[in-house]
Amino acid sequence: MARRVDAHEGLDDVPVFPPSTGGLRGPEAGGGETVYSSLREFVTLLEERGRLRRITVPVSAELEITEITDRVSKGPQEQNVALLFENVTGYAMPVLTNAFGSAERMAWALGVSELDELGQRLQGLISLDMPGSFADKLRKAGDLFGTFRATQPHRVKHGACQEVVETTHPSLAELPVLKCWPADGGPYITLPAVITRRPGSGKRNVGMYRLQVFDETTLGMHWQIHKGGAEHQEAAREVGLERIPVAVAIGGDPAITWSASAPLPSDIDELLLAGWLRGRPVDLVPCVSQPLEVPADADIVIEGYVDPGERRIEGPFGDHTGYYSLADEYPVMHVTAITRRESPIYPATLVGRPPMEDYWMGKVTERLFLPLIRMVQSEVVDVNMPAEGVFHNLVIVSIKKRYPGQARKVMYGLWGMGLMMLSKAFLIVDADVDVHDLSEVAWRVSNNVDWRRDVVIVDGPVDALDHASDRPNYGGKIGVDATRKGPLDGHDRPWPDDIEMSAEIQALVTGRWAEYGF
Ligand SMILES: Cc1cc2nc3c(=O)[nH]c(=O)nc-3n(C[C@H](O)[C@H](O)[C@H](O)COP(=O)(O)O)c2cc1C
Ligand SMILES: [Mn+2]
Repeated sequence: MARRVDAHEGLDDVPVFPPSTGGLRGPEAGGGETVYSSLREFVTLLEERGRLRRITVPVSAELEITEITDRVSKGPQEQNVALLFENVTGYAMPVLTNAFGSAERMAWALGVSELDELGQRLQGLISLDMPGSFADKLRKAGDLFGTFRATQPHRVKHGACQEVVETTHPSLAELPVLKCWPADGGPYITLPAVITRRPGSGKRNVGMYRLQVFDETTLGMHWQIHKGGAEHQEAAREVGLERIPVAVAIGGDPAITWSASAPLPSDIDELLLAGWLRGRPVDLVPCVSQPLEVPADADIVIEGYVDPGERRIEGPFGDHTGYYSLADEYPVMHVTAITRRESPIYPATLVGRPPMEDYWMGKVTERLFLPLIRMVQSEVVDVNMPAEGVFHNLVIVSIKKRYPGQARKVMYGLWGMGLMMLSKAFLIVDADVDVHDLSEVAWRVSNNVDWRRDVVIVDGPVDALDHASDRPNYGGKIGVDATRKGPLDGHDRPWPDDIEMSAEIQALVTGRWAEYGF
């Protein structure tokens, strides 16, 4: 079974999620011990638990907040807290950073006490065998029904996100958008939920794509070619639409914010996932200037459209790879309205050399998607995408091997599964290897691999952020079969055992430890 993620923080000490504001309970809820009705509520919880610091002195939105956040997020554990900058020079709104920057805070944001709970609950939900009595089966069917109901977004008439509405002169200048790194092309909105609908079917997509502020009403739309928003834009171009409506929700329930970063198959609405995580549907209100709906509890909503024929240079941007992503042509969003709460909080994330906050956002994806990977590739035991690998650069997978070529089958299968297609390196190890222990992985791989026999090199799509490939979005990838080899693999030499002391001697030495003078 999957092992626990090393949380680096005393997750065991974390109390079970307390104050409940309603919502479904029980196995049908994903996280769902509570539902935040605002980002402010999450901030309050972080503060009550001693994991938020308010900074009251004036600070600049240009670079200063980055440097503070970077130090805090890489600093000692007790210093790694969420930061609420209450006095950002030139702006009325407070800025929240590093709110998801640890396993603990990321789990709290999704209403669980540790990240592995989410995968376990999903595993429970999708387990196809339904043992037990007829009554058990009925209950399970009821759970599924409850889940279905909880996941469907729900239209409401009024939303806090429209307490203040500006349609005549909307201006991005009122938002404390951060300039993150010195060579950045400008200020960037970094934690948005970008909402579009596929022209024709109307299916919704919610993606987290950074937005460069060009001027008061124009944004760079950094949806990369592989992503849902770009797919919708392409569909609009195909049918000759001149504008594709876009809404950008900032803040609100952190479960919704996180869901925007989840790599769901295209045409599956990320708000369904958010509803499941919350155990309660996401409330939506109609936009004021576009034919879209937005989460009612968002702090700020930017409405507008993208013209599928228009492109403009976006970037550079100090990115989560730890390098600047280079300037390139991207679509442009024109703002038609800005709505907001009366007293919004502006949340932002800073990315840069890992580990930073986005590592923890990615960890949730890794934990949550493991049961889904296992549905299709049942030999997979566990997966680790280490911080240094920045999601797609290095993926370690442990498998239970039964037949020749199985490690290769797993790589090829994963290279064809959603955004796993972007993986640059797979290390496949045996089931008994702890994929989260990088020292063990390095030891096993370097011992067990014959570099001529056990390596496959293929070409395929790579991340838009990859700067090593000869051309954008396409490059070479490696898969390494680091499992132990035997007759199955046509390996006729004996394979050595691991070295382990006998249990008797271990017990003897433990018993006599003090006697040795230690
Ligand atoms: C903090 C953060 C920033 C991100 N910025 C971008 C971005 O600018 N462009 C992009 O295409 N993906 C970005 N991503 C990754 C996407 O959010 C992710 O691939 C997600 O699956 C996109 O949604 P989609 O699958 O519906 O397209 C970012 C992720 C995080 C956590
Ligand atoms: Mn999507």
